[in-house]
Amino acid sequence: KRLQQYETVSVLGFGLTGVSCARFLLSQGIRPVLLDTRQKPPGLEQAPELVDYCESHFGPLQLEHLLQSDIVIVSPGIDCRDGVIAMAADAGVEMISDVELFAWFATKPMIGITGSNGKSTVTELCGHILRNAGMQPMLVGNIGTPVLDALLPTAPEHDCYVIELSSFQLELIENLELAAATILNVSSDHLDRYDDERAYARAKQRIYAHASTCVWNRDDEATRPLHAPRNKHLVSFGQSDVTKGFGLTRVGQEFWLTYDNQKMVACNDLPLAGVHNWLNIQAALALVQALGIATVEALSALAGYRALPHRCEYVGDYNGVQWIDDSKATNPGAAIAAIAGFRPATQGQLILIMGGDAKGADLEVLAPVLAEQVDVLITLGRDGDKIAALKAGARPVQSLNEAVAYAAQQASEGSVVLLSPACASLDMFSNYKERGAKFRAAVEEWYASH
Ligand code: UMA
Ligand code: ADP
Repeated sequence: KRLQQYETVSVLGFGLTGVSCARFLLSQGIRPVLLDTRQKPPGLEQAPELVDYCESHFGPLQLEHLLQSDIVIVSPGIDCRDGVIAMAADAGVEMISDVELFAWFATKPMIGITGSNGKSTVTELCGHILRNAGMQPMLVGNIGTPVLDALLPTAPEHDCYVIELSSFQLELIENLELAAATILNVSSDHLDRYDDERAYARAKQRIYAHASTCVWNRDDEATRPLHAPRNKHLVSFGQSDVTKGFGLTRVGQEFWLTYDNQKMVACNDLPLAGVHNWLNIQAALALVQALGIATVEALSALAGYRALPHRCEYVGDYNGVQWIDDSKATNPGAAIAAIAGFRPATQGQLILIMGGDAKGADLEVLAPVLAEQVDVLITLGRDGDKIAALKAGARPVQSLNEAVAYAAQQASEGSVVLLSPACASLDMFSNYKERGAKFRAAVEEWYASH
């Protein structure tokens, strides 16, 4: 195989991805060099046996270690613009992502999903539909299981892949042949890793390069395949111009999913609420079609689907106040979708808790939504003050407990309290899941003692 042409293979980053790469390389008879900028990377605890087998260098990166490599498998958390990494790349050291290495070996049909928001939801939706159709999909990539785990002998039995891809993973991909690929949407995110929004959107466009079917969002021009060769099959979804492809139409108070302007199913009968989720369902229907699943069959499979935790998840109703955990809203686009989803159904005040690490995002886009649709804004975290400055009367607080206490005091029957931070959680929590769990615990604690 192609891998054998390289004498020294290095794995840069020794977290989930690095451990998975090292295991895969060893299974191919290659002993990689393990590198990580941290003295004690997570892999040390996850897979100490790998460190016994392989040469490893942990701590500040040395250029010589990269230059000694013929190829480096770079983890997604690594910024390739950084000093010594950029120098090594300039010096001609080949750099690929784990997904590229996976593409060299994987033979089963694959669906690829990227976008600023909705990736995990669409990945899970596709998995659910495929399982109901009798297939055995393996859900891999940014969703949590590194792609190369699928090629280890320990992988569960499977006959196709649904791959969630971040822009970081797409940066270093050349040969990923997908039966169907989608960019769900492009909104401001990860600007701490890109020079500008165009560079971020360009990374996402790479998903279409070797896709047979490209599924794009008519409401978002940045998702349209830029250089689609004629042999590609294009399918679109969206709210606008419903005459072609998957669409959404309103009949009285009711929304319907459509295909080529023909009504298919009432959105009230779908397992997920909110326009953004109906678009996610359209994308999933288009993607699984490429693996031979007819839309009628896919639609009937949807009934048993359950929403993922921390994505507009219902926490509870206390004295007529509804509490919602949307901790996974880690950028402004996701938070705007959640606010738009809850505002129409909220009779009383919409109380919003926001803030954390904005990752360099343009927060100004939130200003009109906060002004027009949100009654009480509570902010916290590293960029909390920047968000508070966008709305008169906003309340900055120091902790999630304080945010919950203030929200509970402001709320009255009919209010909705929504945690939809528009920011990453890493400045205060270990991840969005912990932030969501602490939110739920704080709500329960408050009502237990008041
Ligand atoms: N890091 C260092 N030094 C290193 C290597 C990493 O400081 O040498 C830091 C990174 O800056 C980052 C953290 O360590 O803060 C983790 O980086 P990693 O590349 O080791 O990450 P993994 O543990 O391999 O997990 C990665 C994805 N993480 C990232 O892209 C940051 C996981 O997505 C993914 O599930 C996993 O691979 C399996 O494919 C998580 C994520 O946050 C959910 N993704 C971002 C997002 O969804 O917004 C892109
Ligand atoms: P990702 O994997 O891309 O982060 P998720 O499915 O986990 O996406 O959802 C993340 C957040 O984005 C959630 O808070 C959810 O409410 C919001 N969201 C989901 N789908 C969309 C969409 N199509 N457009 C905008 N926001 C969305």
